[in-house]
Amino acid sequence: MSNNKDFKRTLITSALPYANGPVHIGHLAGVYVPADIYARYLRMKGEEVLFIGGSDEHGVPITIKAKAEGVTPQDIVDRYHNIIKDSFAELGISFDVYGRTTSDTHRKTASDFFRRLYEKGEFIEKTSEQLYDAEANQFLADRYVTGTCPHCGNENAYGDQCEKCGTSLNATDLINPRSAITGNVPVLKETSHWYLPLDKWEDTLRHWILDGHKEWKSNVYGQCKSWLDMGLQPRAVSRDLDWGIPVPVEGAEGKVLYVWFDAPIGYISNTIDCVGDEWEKWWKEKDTRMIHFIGKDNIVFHCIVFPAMLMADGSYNLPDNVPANEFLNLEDDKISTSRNWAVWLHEYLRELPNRQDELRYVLTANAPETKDNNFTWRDYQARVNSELVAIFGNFVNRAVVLINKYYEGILPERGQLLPIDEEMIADVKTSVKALSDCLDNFKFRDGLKEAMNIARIGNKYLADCEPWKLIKTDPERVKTIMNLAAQICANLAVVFEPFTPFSAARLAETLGLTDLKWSMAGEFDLIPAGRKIAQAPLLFEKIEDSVVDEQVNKLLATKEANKLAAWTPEPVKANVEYDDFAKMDIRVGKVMECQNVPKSKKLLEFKIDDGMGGRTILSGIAAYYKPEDLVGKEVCFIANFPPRKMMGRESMGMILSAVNADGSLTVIGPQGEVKPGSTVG
Ligand code: B3M
Ligand code: ZN
Repeated sequence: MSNNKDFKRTLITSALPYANGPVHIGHLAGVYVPADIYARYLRMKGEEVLFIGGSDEHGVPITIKAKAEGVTPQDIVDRYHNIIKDSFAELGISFDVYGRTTSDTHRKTASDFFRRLYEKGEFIEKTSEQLYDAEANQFLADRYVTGTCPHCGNENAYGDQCEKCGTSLNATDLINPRSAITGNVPVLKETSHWYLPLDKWEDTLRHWILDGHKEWKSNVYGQCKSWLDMGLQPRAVSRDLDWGIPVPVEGAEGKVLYVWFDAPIGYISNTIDCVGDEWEKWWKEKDTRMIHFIGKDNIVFHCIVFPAMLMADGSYNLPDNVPANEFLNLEDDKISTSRNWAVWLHEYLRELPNRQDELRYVLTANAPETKDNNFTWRDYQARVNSELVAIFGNFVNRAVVLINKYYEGILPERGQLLPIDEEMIADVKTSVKALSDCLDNFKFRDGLKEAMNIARIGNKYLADCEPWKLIKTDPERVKTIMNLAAQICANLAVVFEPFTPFSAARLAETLGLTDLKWSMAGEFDLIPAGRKIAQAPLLFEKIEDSVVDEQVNKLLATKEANKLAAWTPEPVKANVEYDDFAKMDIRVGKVMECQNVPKSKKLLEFKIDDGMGGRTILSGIAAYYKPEDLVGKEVCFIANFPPRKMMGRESMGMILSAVNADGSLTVIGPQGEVKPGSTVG
């Protein structure tokens, strides 16, 4: 809930995604879908809204990706900015502007912002020692240093974080640090930077958040409190890097603004790009409130650092609320760009065409609002089929089909209402009220349940009234029932607009509704009697098993590929004496016959020509070979294993195979012609 009660307009921002990769369902569920629901809801309420989005195109990961691909950072951000922008538009995220932090407007806005604070004396300048790559002639951002994690011994930890144990690090903590550019051992070198003294703002921040915003979500309030209780330190706002906005101060060559300094200013520059000279109204007038939609990893920047920057300037509003979400997992595993463990929006849109609302629905129903949550393809299918199709779609279909059947689509007048009608109307109004409360308080998940409840009420109403029976005995009564059922459909078109805008629009068109307003929700005169209603729209289509199987298989393939990529050879065993080795009698044999062992999934039975009259060997490789493919092949086997009984058969030795990265086995044998029975050693 807002605590600026007298606001006239709302500026909604959503975190600017880094343009170093596409957007995935975790971003959507955490930030963009809730922000869009909120923006659509306020617009329907007739409020003045500006919904700001854009790409964050600076920062070290972008330069690393560019280097790895042998292209420029600009190439990288051009590529991903466009993918991200187009996929958001296709999902119906209704930004008023989607900008980028490499724009001229942004460069100027961020530069001016820095210079203003600089001239007011709001920064302190400090010299410190940073890791430096003497060969590459550049300071190394934390991400550009790798080394051994002092906590878990992972030899490939990054300077800012060990991805194995999750500990956040300083590059100078690493054991055996190496430069990611040249592989050299970095040296320490002095460099000077500008710092924003957060400690100076600590008391003001504490009062503003801890006393003034007790209504914030507990995860957000709690994180702010723990930061404030630890005490704030000055934060560097510049970096030694060649990608970013140059520090606009003389003598600052080779230094750029820290990405987290310029990115939130992107909200301001994108506002300027959207409304021009009117931008100050959105940022400085007291009757404007600002809401930041973000994920939990961005809380400190939006609740502490950016507000401190705004306070240091002195002319800006502070955010009114920051409804940050927790994280979404995918099939019980953390979403990860580097492991390609994600459902990418642009791929979803391509592989499941015309199913934008389904994704919006499932991500809202599963939104990680109060705790981390999980997306699974089975749950996606179940929610689409048994909620969207079976409840919402089914009700609309039944109502519209009957109106077409009984009245050729012309909506009949209704007569005297019975108690069952009054009850239904009261139930719908109760749900609408609860839904509005939820949306006002950023509880989109619960809000969606209330919206769906209206469809449930509709289904129950039809089931209780049974118009298909009454049509023969009391056709007058049926007119009232069908009129009311149509009004429920109209309510659904209204309340689902923020959640599933594409289907809501199709439904509105069917019913001849234009200009949906939130005030229409709970009303029962939305469609006048006599209006011709169109044929039933197909709102949602069932998801077949095969569609979901394909997605699940795609993830399984990713898991396999990750396993292979992570494979390393087993460590070498302790040394053995030659005599111990020589005790083993390894020989070459030729497969004469090979067959499956009945009732065993694992075993193959071999007849081996061992040059000494032949022998039987059982081997557990049935999962990896067809028996006929092995006949005629030469293999190596251990000839002096004691006989062993398996599945009622006696095995005289062991066939050697190599263990592959995925655990499968490959039989090994000689490279050239070797007589059966030859020894190996
Ligand atoms: N690009 C981090 C992120 O995508 C960052 C957000 C900036 S919001 C001003 O998580
Ligand atoms: Zn570690």
